[in-house]
Amino acid sequence: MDSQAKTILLKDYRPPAYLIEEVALAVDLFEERARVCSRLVCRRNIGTAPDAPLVLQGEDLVLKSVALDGVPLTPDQYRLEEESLTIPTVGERFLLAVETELYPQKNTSLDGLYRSSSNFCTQCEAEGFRKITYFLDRPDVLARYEVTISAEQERYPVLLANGNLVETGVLPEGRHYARWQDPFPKPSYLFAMVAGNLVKIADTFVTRSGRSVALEIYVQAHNQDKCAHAMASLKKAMAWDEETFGLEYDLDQYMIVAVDDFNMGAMENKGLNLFNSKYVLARPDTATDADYEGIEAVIGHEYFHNWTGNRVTCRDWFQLSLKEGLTVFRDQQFTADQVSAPVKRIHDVRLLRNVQFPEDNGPMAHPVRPDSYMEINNFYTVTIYEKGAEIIRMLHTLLGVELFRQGLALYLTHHDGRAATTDDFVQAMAEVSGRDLAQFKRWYTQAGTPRLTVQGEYDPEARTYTLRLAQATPATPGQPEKEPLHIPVALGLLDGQGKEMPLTCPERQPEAGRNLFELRETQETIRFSGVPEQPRLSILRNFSAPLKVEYGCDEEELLFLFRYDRDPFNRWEAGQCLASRLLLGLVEDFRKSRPLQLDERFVAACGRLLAEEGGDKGFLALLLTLPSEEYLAEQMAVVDVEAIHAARTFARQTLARSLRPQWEQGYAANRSAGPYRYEPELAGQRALRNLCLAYLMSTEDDAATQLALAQFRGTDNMTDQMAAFAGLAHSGRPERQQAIADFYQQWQGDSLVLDKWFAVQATAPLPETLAAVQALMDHPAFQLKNPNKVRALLGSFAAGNPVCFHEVSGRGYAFLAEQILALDPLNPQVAARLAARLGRGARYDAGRQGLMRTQLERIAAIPSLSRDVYEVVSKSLG
Ligand code: B3K
Ligand code: ZN
Repeated sequence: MDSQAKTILLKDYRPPAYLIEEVALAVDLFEERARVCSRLVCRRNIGTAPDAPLVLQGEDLVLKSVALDGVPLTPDQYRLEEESLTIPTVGERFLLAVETELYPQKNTSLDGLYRSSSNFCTQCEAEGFRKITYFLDRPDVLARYEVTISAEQERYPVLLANGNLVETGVLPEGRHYARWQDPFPKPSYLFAMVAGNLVKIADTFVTRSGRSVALEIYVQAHNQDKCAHAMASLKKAMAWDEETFGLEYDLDQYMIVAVDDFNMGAMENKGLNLFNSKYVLARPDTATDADYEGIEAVIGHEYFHNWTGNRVTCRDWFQLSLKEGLTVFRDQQFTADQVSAPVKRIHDVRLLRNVQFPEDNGPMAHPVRPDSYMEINNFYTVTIYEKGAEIIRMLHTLLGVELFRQGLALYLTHHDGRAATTDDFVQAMAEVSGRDLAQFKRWYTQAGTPRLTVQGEYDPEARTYTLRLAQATPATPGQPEKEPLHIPVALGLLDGQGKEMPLTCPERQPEAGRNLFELRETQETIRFSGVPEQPRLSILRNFSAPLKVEYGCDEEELLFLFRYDRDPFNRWEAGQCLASRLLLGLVEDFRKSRPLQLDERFVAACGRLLAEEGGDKGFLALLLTLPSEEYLAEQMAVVDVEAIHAARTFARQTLARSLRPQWEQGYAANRSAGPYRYEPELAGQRALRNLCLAYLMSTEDDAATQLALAQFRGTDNMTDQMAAFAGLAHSGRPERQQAIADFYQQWQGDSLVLDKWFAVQATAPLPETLAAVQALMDHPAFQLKNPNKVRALLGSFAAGNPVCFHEVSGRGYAFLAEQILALDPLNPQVAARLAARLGRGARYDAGRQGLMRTQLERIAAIPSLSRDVYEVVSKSLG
């Protein structure tokens, strides 16, 4: 290990000893190096002893000079260490000037100041600013920034930083400069700057108070025609936040820069968002409906951070979900308002179940507010983001729309311009509602997915229905015992015709008004009276809490709910539940070499759905989609990847064959007229049509292959092209190679589309896939230094291709380990994400467990491992 793998603890948090009020930064960019001069106006914090040293963080910097109040310091007046600069004696208020040199050209970590496509850009969250200059690089130090950037004019005509442009000018030797001032105090992680040769797409937004905001998207010239959707999304997001939460934008300018090399989706830097180009660029022929939706969501997410994250930020990184969970909730609501709300909810829950539940059940499980970490970048997880958003959603459900809005407003006014904690947020919600949320806060501190066990009993004599609910949260690393949680449970009872029964529940009157029950004990009983017949229970409607429900109802009841439930989420859920049971039954049959047979009632129910006219077609497509292999794996004590794959394939093929005319009819009837437009309704129609195609293709017969080929070649849009391409490339048909070659031929000039090409090949559940992935590593379009490429090829293989990755010989694991070792010295953040895939061994049979362990040990044996990979690997080894 390079750097000692020190564990940082929440309980060690202390306020900063010194504060920085003003930052003046001069950044001079050259081809070989960058020179940074910082002038910091500092003061001692209240409560700090006068003799306390000033300790600044810095990494990979060459220190050129330090001056205190204008007087240069000699090396004996400061202490320079690997990751810090200490000045033992400073005054109560002082001006510190530090000059450093750094090498962005060599920075492959994409953290700090680096180069991408011959431009300069930055990424400072969580701790990248310390790679630019020595600083108090922690989120509770908020300062005002003035930034002057200079660079060669011809190569870098565009010079951007946070805030407002206040001055530009020319310099000798073909250089020029731009000076930016950000009037809002901010933590260093929100700092950003860009220097490059970019074109600007401009528009304006007039806020509801009448201020005009300049909106600017900067991209490389060849991408100019792919920005319209991003711009439209930004305007929608700005209007939505005003309408929904009364929140207006605060600067005169809002800039978005698209960057090809980016570790994650995007970054909310004040007034200057940096985006992975994947979340900006879209044209009908290059981006799918899912890409369009993703762009709208991420543009919204980063915009919403301006209030929830930037104006009010996090006190320390343990509070990360304060801004992330809340902002994900906000972007989910935004998307739900643009598209079909049930479809959006189902997508969110699928992500939670397929990715967060396994994380919460593995060696990296952590609470939404963790209490320790080694490397904070490892904690930008689905738990912090998605489970964090579920916590906010539960508060929204408990308080209702209006009180939640008031709570958010109170929180923002109270902490504006400051750093806050998740406790502060809950406190604001408690204040506006008068509720006691002390128990609720356990959602932040306890890891693990809770289990809710449900039993219902009808008494026809007494006309009562008694519901027995019990909760338990499993042990997770470092948390053997769990306390009961405060759980909002939304439910309904249906009569034999599928109509809602009015709920009369004498002991719980006040809450029952909204059909919402609040569970606080380990076990509780809810008794409904005046129930005229045996009801069908629809439990946890709209997924009112992020937990696993265990309800032993029979298949008839699930079929009934699948048909009649008024809550669209639970209607889908009933279908998934039923399908999971059937599929897990098939898994057992497969393991015991018994003949496989799919329940005819389920087939008939799907057939009936397909025959339905009208309605939300995107929703219908979800009703007809079988649970994923990951989700099925989640439900098995010991995962059997082959049996799951075989069972699911059998079920798909059986549905395809039994309902063939219906799929054909669905395919034909849902052809959309006219050129491609991204509209939720049309996207729903395309989803349904492509689902029909996928079922037809699952049997891999000639007719279906011809249909796919025709669509692959004849469409005007990437949604349809990708659907056909994936169908062909995942089949064992001879046409697959031609499709792969043709797709490449057509799209070799478009890096983002090539990511799709890599991903489709990496997820093909075919015996030759590993060899193909290995060969693609040497393809000229593949670059280990580009995170999108790594995710497309290696990420998709390890996370989206269970049968090949977990292939019994362990070759998949060994291959991944090799790539992690190659990537770690270049980009530890991305390497650590891949390493987490090897940490799920405990869920598999002893053989695979051992093979994964061997690879983890092989990685752990490397002495120069990054802190990122070290943390994941050591925790996975236990
Ligand atoms: N806040 C950033 C994520 C930063 C990740 C640092 N490793 C993007 C977002 O959540 O909006
Ligand atoms: Zn975010």
